[in-house]
Amino acid sequence: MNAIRVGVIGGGFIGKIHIEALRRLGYVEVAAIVSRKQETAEAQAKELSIPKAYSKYEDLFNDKDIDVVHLTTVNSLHYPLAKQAMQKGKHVLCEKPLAMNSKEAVELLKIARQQKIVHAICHNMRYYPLVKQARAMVRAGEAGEVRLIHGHYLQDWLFLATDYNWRLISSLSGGSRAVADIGTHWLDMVQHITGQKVTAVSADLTTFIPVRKKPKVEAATYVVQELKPEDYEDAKIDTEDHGTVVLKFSGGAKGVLVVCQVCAGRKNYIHFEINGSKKTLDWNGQEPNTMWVGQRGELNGEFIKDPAMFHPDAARYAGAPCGLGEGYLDTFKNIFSDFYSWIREGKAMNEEKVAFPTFVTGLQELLLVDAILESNAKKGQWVEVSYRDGAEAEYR
Ligand code: SOE
Repeated sequence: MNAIRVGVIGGGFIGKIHIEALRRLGYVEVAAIVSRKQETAEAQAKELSIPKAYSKYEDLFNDKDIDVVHLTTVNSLHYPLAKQAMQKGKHVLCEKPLAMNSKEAVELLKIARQQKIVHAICHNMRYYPLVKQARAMVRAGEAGEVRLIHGHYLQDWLFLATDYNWRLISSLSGGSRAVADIGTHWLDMVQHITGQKVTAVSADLTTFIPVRKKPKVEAATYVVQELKPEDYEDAKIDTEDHGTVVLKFSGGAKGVLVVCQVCAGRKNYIHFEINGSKKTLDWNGQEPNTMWVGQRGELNGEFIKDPAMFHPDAARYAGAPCGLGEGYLDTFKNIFSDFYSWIREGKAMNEEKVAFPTFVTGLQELLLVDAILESNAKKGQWVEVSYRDGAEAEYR
């Protein structure tokens, strides 16, 4: 059987992670890489042993050998590139967010359906083995009726006024930053676990550092540069560093999310606690191989990752036996495995049946972010999320 051939657009930190995870599948070939400059594309292709290097997107889309396109570019390119790739019949896996706004996402979903392509949004964080186990436990009723869903996602890579990156530029990144960039991982995770969609939000967003020192030289995400004062210029920031979002869920649960990118010492600290009428489940991404399970009248304990003790539909996401740690990089292998096994089996796209998050999830997420921005603009007034134009489905 021939390998499925993939072209990856964007060779930044996340593009390299995609390439590594793709190669772990075994039946997928990374056949081309695309970068803005031909020399960069060629250097990356050489370094990573990728046969083809392109700097023109059309060359990739016109390449008949390419079956699938991965989009790992700045957010503003997701919409035009996904559109062109799909029009040429390529399956698309897009980094989050799907687009810069819900209007673009509605159009992408329509094209994906017309073209009958297999489409995925890269919500990798839901693919930690214990997150899948939490989902299976909640779905089996083991936690009881879910009452409260709360937690945070905190980072410090934008803590200093001199920290600067394209994610701070709204024309490249979008109208929301902390909520859209990292809050959406948390929102995806808890909706995926509980099956409860967020229906209404009351949000308070803050830009703690409204003017930053922009280095005159471009910096990649997470790269710290040592520069002199004259190497910076002032830049006004129009997206939020922080969001506190109070949430109502479709199944009656209540919740709150705190998201912030300027919390000293917090690196990628994603944490949720789900309080049900029978059990509490408490997990964080910095210690992803244990989950605290609380109950009244019985011992509380750490659930150490052990696929032998998992529900079968969670066990398949554990790549190593009991206690052997799995992490962030493995979540990409897991989501790609779901996506590519569907393509490999040659099945027609079925949004209700695929195991991976699709453009429907991508659209639902953008509508939710819209509601959060609207609530903040209305000083925290409750806003109902309007799931329309293809986003009506249950959260999967
Ligand atoms: C930067 O905040 C970032 O790279 C996010 O864009 C990712 O989605 C998250 O996984 C890690 O942090």
